[in-house]
Amino acid sequence: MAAEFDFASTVQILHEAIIGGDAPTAVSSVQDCIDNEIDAKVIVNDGMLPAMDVVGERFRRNEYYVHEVLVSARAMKMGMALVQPLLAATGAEPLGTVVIGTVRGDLHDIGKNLLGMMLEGAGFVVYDLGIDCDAQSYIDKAIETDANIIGLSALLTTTMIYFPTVVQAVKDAGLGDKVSVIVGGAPVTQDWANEVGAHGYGADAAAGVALAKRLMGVEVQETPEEAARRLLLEARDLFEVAIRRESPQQITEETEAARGVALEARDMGADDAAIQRLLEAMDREVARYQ
Ligand code: B1M
Repeated sequence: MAAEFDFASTVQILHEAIIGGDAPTAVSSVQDCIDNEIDAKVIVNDGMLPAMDVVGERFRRNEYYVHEVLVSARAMKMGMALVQPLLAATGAEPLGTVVIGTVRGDLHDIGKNLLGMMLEGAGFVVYDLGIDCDAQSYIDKAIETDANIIGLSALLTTTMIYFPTVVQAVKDAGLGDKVSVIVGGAPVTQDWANEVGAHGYGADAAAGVALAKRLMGVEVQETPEEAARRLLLEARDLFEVAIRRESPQQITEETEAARGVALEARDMGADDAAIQRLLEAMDREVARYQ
């Protein structure tokens, strides 16, 4: 007789498999979840994304090297390939056309791929240019496909500075009134999106989809879970901006403000482990200046 399916322990196995770069186990755990009719978004949000957060944290602390990050990324991608058809399944009329790509100099594509799958799942036609995309390639594809939206992804502080080049190229190509530019990626914040003149910022792929829908005139209602996740991401953004400040006083004050938002997110039911990791990172940052 087959063993009874236990969602919590399967997600835990999936989480550890991605962190450990064990692709076969990651794939079989995702398949187990799918076979037991777990929603694709739950598999991604509960099992896979938090695992990549842990990988990133280990990388930042030099506990992981590029090779380990790559094998984790491969396990994540192989798992994502299984959920892709479920995320992309839709029978609806296309809502609009989106051209997405990771900007010039940047090779990270996991978050951008997830955004593409979720946009397709929401009913958009998506053209994915891949990684290391220069401004002209977005423009050429947008003209060719009569796109409504261009989506820029960047994972490095050294590549997100390419956003304004694309925004300017859109204007220079005469597409300013027709095509909206949206941006996202781990180091990107709402402030940066405003500064570069983008039409919007998605803190995660779900927020990117909601934004794309709003830009196409579709009304989007936020669920309590989405509100909790939005606050968590807002707290991360505020903390990300705080640690880039030069004055210790400003760093401490802005970190405390970010902590307030993180606690609000916890009260609303945001992911406990993610909140805990964020609060611990804040404690470490504040302790440096005491
Ligand atoms: Co890189 N890397 N990496 N890396 N890597 C980061 C980004 C880093 C934060 C790690 C760290 O130090 N903690 C750091 C950047 C520091 C900085 O600039 N602030 C870093 C570095 C330094 C580097 C190298 C320079 C390392 C080196 O070689 N010394 C190098 C650069 C290569 C290059 O691009 N030129 C490098 C290389 C790599 C690998 C190739 C090994 C691998 C990428 C494999 C791949 O993508 N195929 C890799 C990985 C995997 C990471 C981490 C660990 C994970 C990224 C990831 O996939 N996250 C990352 C640490 C981290 O972010 N925690 C790190 C999961 C993914 C689902 O999240 O992409 O953020 P993310 O996408 C999210 C949102 O941001 C949002 O939706 C997604 C979730 O819902 N989103 C959008 C993304 N794009 C969006 C667009 C939108 C809307 C939402 O609208 C258009």
